Amino acid sequence: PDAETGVAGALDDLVVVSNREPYQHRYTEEAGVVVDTPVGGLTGGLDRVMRRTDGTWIAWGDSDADPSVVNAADCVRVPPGDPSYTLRRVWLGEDAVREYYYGFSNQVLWPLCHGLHGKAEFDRAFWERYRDVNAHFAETVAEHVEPGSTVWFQDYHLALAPRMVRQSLPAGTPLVQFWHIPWPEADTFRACPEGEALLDGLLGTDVLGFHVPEYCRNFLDCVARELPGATVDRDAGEVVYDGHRTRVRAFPMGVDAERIGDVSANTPDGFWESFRREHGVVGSTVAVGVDRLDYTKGIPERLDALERFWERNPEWRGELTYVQKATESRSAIPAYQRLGTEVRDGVERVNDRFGTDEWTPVVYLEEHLSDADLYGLYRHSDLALVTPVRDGMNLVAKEYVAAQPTTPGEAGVLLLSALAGADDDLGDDALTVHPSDTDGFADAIGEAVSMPDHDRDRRMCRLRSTVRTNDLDAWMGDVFAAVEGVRDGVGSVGTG
Ligand code: ADQ
Repeated sequence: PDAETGVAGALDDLVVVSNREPYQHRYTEEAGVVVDTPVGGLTGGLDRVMRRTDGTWIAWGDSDADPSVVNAADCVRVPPGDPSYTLRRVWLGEDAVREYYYGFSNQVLWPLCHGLHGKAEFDRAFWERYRDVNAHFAETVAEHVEPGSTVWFQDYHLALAPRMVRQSLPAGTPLVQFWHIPWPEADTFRACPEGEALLDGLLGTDVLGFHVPEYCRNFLDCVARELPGATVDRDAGEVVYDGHRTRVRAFPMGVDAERIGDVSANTPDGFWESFRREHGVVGSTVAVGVDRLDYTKGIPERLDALERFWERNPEWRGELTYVQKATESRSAIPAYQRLGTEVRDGVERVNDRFGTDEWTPVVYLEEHLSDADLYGLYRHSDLALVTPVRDGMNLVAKEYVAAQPTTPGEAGVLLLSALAGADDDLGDDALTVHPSDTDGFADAIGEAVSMPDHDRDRRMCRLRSTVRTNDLDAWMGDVFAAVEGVRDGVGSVGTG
């Protein structure tokens, strides 16, 4: 068995399929070919698993350089310097990126699944391209699968590919899909004209994973309502459709808590003082938020709550500083451009209203932070505001917990939205926030900044234990155990 996940077999010949690639080769005039690793929990976590295999990772080759200059080979061995698995790139033209990635994936499925179907831009061309790109991925997967392989699709970019590839795989090849974002309620899902085809595509899998049971229930409701001919067994969490059985399971994703704890505990002396000096962070208490600039993350709502808090608690002006780390994301999409403007204007508004020569209430950072700096920032922040308006899981909440000091009297406080998947795991010991309830949110900030040490310690101790137990390896282990469970009777009705 694999030492970390405790699972035998499934790791031997793993084919992972995702939109995002784990390594990006870029060409620069000064340095020649350089390799970047994109920000995100998915690629970093799966890369660690792939390093233990001799598998294949299939992903969109998203390079901003001329492929004839960069490494244009379809297949490259990675990680650079210590190659252990194959990265197979799927090349997409500009139109495909616009319509499949920015279009159907991020302007239809993303808002729809987050319950914001009013923001969805339904467009026939987006859908057609999404179907074509999924077919392209499916053909590429078929080239790389051998008897004994396990195929693991990631996320909402690839809902149709499982069905498309199913016929061309050797019998007995387990097909798994993990959906990293929420699955909406049936009433919301109905807004999507292509709903039936999406369900049909996903039911090509043997195991379909979501972060929390609520999304599994929503998915089963949608199938029962929208897909004629499907039989749904809610108690067993199974669908039989077109002679094939799909298990629908919750696998709450975790973080590499041990590594985050180690890195944060080894934050160099003087890091915090110089970070504060460099960014002008003053006062006795620091709150932190770390997000992609995405309208699901609730950043404007958070600024409103902080403004209300300082308005009502003038004694905290000059004492509580909020550090917002933001990363630009999907900025080719108008809704994201508008959000960027709204957030920057909000920061300016609050800083103009309360700021002084000595104190900037909201320190807004868009520049890149290394892992060590990010974990150091988490460690030293007295509270974290993780308050999305909707989020599949939210790994920042878990990273914050993993980075907290264990010394009595030094634990931070987690404020967590009731609308994040992470609330299932962490809600009991975090302070729960409803992000649009500005008064309640401001009260929760007040409660956090004045929470007695013993209460902080007690809550953080329990949170730490949850985050350490349900870490990234535990998540992978659960997924692969489910794969092992279906390997012999792969999905055919009557053998599951
Ligand atoms: P995301 O929406 O990207 O992921 P999240 O889980 O919060 O959301 O973050 C992913 C990672 O990116 C974290 O490791 C975080 O540290 C990093 N990150 C985010 N902003 C950053 C910043 N400004 N600077 C540096 N690093 C930053 C999707 C779903 C989530 C789900 C994950 C994993 O939307 O709900 O938790 O996938 O399944």
